[in-house]
Amino acid sequence: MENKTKADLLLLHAGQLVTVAGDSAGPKRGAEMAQLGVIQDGAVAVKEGTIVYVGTTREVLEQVETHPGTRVVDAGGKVVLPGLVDPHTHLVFAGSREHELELKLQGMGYLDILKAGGGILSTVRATRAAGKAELIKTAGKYLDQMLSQGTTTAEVKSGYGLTLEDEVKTLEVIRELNRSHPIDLVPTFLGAHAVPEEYKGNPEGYVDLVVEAMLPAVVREGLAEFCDVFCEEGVFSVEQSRRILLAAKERGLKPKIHADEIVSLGGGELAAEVGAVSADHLMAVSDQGIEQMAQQGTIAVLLPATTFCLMGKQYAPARKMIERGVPVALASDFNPGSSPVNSLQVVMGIACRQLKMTPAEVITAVTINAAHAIGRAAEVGSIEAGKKADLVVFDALTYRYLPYRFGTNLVEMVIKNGQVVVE
Ligand code: IZC
Ligand code: ZN
Repeated sequence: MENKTKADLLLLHAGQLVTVAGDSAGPKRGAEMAQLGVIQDGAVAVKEGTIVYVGTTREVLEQVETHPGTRVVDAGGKVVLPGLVDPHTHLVFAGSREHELELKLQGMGYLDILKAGGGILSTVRATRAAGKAELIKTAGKYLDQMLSQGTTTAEVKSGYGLTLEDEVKTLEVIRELNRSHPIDLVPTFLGAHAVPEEYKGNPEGYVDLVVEAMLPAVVREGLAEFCDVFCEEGVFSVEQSRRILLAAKERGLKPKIHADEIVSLGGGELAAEVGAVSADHLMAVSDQGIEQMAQQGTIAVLLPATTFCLMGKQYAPARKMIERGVPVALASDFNPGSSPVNSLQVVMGIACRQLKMTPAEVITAVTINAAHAIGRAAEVGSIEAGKKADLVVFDALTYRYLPYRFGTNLVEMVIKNGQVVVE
């Protein structure tokens, strides 16, 4: 008799098993973004951390055997999604910036606060002063919060060090957390996050430092996969951003860009030009930028919790981007200034209401498209045989309930690499 696969874990009776399966060679675009591949009374079989079978509960029970140690999880008719993927965070920082909320209420803008030496620069002072152990402890706490809210993979940027030593320290913290915490982390070097105080009046000198000293060291130590730049008025110009991203690409890092967040500078166009994997923010992106991103397949990573926290009037034109064929992903942008939000459930709720994305599009944007935005679509982002067994059970009967009722953590169980890590 043929030997059937013996599963280590069976998840049965998902009222809606939202697989988000499809052709994962590329991110979902246009109408594909609303195709979720929902299986009624769905089930998943897992062996050694990997998904081995997906189907209805009946099919899975027919195809797979158990052993005495098999854990059987009954999802009780609830919604199951792939582990959520957060493709844009600034997780590693010391201190916090709650005082900026009051400054914003008094009418001070994000860039005005930065110009006055606050904002990112105040977090840089605190992060430089912090040791690795402190940063690991604080970021670990934030990661626990994210995991309990369904995030199982996250991108993390450096960018609050802004010296060679402190950027390396931050990336080493990310590496250490990737080893010790269940959430998988994807490291991005963001040395060009702000011009530090000691380079005030000499931004070109700082760009030289990033290109000539930091990039080579980061690549030599294998500390990052992506390189990002905060391309913004009064921060880094399009020319400076281009120089940094091309130098990074030459050294084997994949480009990303903070583009057209506050002022329309041509960041979307630059992303397409340099072959960036994603352009992020895009509240002020031009039509030309959208066209070029669609042509190049640049993923738009939208951060509506940031627009909300900045009390912005202009949200990114998500509908236009989806209609023009730009693949859209969503992220928290978790950071101490413009988005102290690390729940993708909250991001999903805001995205439906302010970006006018549908619940189905929003789910695609925090799973498979988010995985593509950080080069992890072969491993995570959908529930398919061969991928990591990262699964989230929500206290909901339909996937539409998730963005509808946001603000309460609806996660009931999180499975990471086939292990129940939250219940
Ligand atoms: O600390 O303000 N936008 N970088 C670019 C941020 C926001 C993070 C911060
Ligand atoms: Zn950011």
